[in-house]
Amino acid sequence: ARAQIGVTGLAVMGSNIARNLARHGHTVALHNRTTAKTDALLEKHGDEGDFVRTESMEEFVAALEKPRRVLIMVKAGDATDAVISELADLMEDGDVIIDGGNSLYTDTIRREKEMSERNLNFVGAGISGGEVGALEGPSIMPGGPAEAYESLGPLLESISAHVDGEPCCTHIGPDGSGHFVKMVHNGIEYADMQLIGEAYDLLRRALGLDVEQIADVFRDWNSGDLESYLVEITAEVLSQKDAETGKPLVDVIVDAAGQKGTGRWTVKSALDLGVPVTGIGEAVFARALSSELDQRSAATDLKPGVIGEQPADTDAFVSDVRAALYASKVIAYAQGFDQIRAGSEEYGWDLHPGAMATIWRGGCIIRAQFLNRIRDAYDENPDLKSLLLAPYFRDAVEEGVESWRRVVTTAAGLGIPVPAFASSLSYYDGLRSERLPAALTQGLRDYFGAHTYQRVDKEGTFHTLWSEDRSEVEA
Ligand code: NBP
Repeated sequence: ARAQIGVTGLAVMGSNIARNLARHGHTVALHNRTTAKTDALLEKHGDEGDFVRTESMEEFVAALEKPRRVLIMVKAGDATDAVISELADLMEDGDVIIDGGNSLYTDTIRREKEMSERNLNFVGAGISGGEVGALEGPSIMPGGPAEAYESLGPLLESISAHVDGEPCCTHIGPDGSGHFVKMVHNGIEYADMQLIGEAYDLLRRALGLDVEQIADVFRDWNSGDLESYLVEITAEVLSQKDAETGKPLVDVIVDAAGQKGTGRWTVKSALDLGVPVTGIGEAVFARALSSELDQRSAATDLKPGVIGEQPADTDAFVSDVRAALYASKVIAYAQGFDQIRAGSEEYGWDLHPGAMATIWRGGCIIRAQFLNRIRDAYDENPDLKSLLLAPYFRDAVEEGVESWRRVVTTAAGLGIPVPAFASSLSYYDGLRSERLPAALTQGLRDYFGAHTYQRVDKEGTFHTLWSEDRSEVEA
């Protein structure tokens, strides 16, 4: 037994993580259900480090130093359960099983409980960065027993991305917290991409810029507050020409956005927790709408009823769109961090939002300059009521709010859909409103269902006798 860690599941993610571990000087035992993948990896990259080839699960487990550490990188769901069960039967007290797949956090909570009952350490680790990140340094979000992290941490930190010398990996909290945080990360990624899409659409349809000009705008935006991986690669994708037709690639791609499900999970969880993640929700629904190709093609002749005109000053509108993008992005992150706080309270995880911002600065898909600001905000005030209320973000959004309104108004006038820009602005207006029509909602609920209400001027719970003399009684 000489391997410090084993990786089972050697599709694209597992192979690249295994190579990353080996490149960092760790001896890595390799296992895959079908040995062909193991051999393919060894043939192509076997010279990159110290690998131990194994075929059976028994051989794999026997190749590991104790306490054993196994990273599972198989398809989330039943496959992960099957592999965990097989491994657990072969492992001994104190060994560590790490699930690096995109597992649903409630599955991770269940698995951690099952494994701890068998004296095994179970670590549910969210890993972001796609295949390149897995190889060159991902952002890693491990949840599970703190004792397990003591020995595992240095190993994971060694292969994670680093920003300013700090690893993009930290112990998140107990059981499912790592996968929960990874899920919210993916939800924020959906919102970020939707906002970028809306900005692009406005520059194209409201201003009439061509795709190459829009690529230049994004290239220009990729500095300062908006500097981020997603804005950077937006310029790349928009600049790409289709070899066959010579058109911009974006014009030959079918406009139906796919989803693997983590955005939907985020919204479902937010509904259960009662957290308004409107930015993420709009992003998930916008992808769903885009995929309704039949319905869309049947509806293209609906009357547009346009009442606006193309903005007269191109530069001014581009700058407005930039401000709207930034403000909406602040909202999406504020909502995502609210969900992390709510999840932390619900499950008793004691999560530290500033730590999430720190490990998302590199390696992952939402990596951005912006996250330094979020980290600073939570450093300054760990109990922030909303990210939006941190002085830096408050100033930035207040400075851009008129631009934001102009953009949403223009889009509505011209009939260009901006669900995430518009709902983020509504969220902002809702949050800052002194009175909301929820008072009327309460009145209606009391009328038809005797659901009671509270009064602004005295303590207690009240009900109006709607079907009698309409006098008020204390409930
Ligand atoms: P896949 O999600 O495509 O899974 C393929 C792997 O699962 C293969 O090694 C396959 O073995 C194994 N497997 C399956 Br399928 N069923 C199995 C079973 N019943 N028993 C044992 N092994 C089984 O691979 P991936 O795209 O590399 O992703 C791995 C994990 O990482 C997933 O959970 C994914 O959600 C997550 N993730 C992916 C990305 C990404 O960018 N792709 C990013 C972040 C996280 P076989 O070779 O024998 O069929």
